[in-house]
Amino acid sequence: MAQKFYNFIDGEWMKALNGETTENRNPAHWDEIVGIFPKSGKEDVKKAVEAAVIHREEWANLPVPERGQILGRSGDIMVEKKEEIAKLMTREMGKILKETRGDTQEGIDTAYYAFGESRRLYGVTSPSELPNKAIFTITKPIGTAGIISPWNFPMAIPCWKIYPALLMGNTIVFKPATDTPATATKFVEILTEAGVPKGVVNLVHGPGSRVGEAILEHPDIGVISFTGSSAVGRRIAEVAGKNLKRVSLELGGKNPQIVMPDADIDLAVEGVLWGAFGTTGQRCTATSRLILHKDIFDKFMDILIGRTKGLKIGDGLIESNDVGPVINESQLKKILNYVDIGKQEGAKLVLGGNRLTGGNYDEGFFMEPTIFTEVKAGMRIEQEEIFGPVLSVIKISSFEEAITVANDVEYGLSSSIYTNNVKYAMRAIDKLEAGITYINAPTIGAECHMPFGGFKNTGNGHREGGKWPYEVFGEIKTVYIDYSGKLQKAQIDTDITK
Ligand code: UN1
Repeated sequence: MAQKFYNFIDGEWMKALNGETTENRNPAHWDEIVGIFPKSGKEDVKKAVEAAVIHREEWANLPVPERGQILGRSGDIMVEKKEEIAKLMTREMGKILKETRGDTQEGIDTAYYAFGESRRLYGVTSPSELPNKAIFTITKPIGTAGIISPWNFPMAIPCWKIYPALLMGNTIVFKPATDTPATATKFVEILTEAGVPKGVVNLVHGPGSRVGEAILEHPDIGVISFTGSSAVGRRIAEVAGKNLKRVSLELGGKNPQIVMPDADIDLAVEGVLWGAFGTTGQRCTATSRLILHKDIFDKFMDILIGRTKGLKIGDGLIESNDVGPVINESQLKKILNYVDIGKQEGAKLVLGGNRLTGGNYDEGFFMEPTIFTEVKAGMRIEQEEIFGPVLSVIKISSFEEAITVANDVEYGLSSSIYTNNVKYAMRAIDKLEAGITYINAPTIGAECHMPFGGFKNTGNGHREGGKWPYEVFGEIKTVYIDYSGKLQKAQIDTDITK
């Protein structure tokens, strides 16, 4: 019998009010049911928001360092359970254990960052323009935050959002991706075990069309943080805009790795292998474009194709595998469709392109690491986010051309250049239109204490990571204390032009 999981509302584990359920299956062995989860609707969100509203004051009244202690403790529990979480995550979404351990570690790092930040939520003080008057700022919670998270980083991304939201004193309604409800459940259990009071974090499982929409429309949710596709991001921004809700969006990427002729070629090959095929290419930071200088093109491609052929594809629970399955059948179809598009556009398929079949492969959704050369700037496989193990290689003849090609997409999340020429490196830092630029390192591997987010259509200008999301989840109040004992008029009493 598959294990049953529940929503968590006002401290109670409960079924969806409509009684509906969905199965969460292992993408490496589709017959294996990881768990049965509620397929909730609008009514469950309503209940969750009610709880979140009732418990706002109690949570907001706790001193920030006390909230920090609880969050730090949840990091300790995650350390103890790291292996258990990693295995569960691999079973529910496929990426290899090394990576699910990393994902969990990113959650732990974020918990400890929040703990530290609880003693560092500084405001601003400033001299007043008037005598006998003090000025400073404090930050208050917004109220209740709606958290909508993706399946590719089932622990790290909810942590990026929920820890800052909680530390700032908000209560939460959390809708994890329907492909990764188990890791999300584990996270909520850990927060509860660490001492987050009932009703402060409410978990509602279910599809975006019901649960996500209900969060979006609910008047008592003041801020929404979302990571996922640009199409959904646009919809969230539209509805949030209409209702004047704050929204932080982390959307797509089409991340380039440039390799110049002076680069350390072996290092650059390692970089693109990890960036393009790690997590089966299912990262918003994945390297989906290799922008390769013509002078090293043939040599580089020989080594890259040889190394890619050596990658072991299979169940992520087997430590010797390098690449796991893709998340589900519809995603696999979407990736294969992009392979067809690439062929039709005239790109040359030099490796892969197919679903892997035979033996254990038939049990899941495995895809060959795929490389296209003769990709021209402007082709769809060069412009659109594929979210799979497909690398488009674009041959360029100069540094200037590399930068033009790199920037000529709607997204701007991550970017990378391999070069030993400091002028190229510095100019790339200056010119690449991306929220993250790596020098001699792949496009993946952001650290939790640095800003994470992108230029252009990758988002709406916010950043996750480090101190930046704390601004997203807080309302600033400016306080003026006049101890002069008389009415003082700003701008008028202080008019220095008179
Ligand atoms: C994502 O792909 O959505 O920088 C997040 C990285 C990871 C986070 C990726 N630390 O690749």
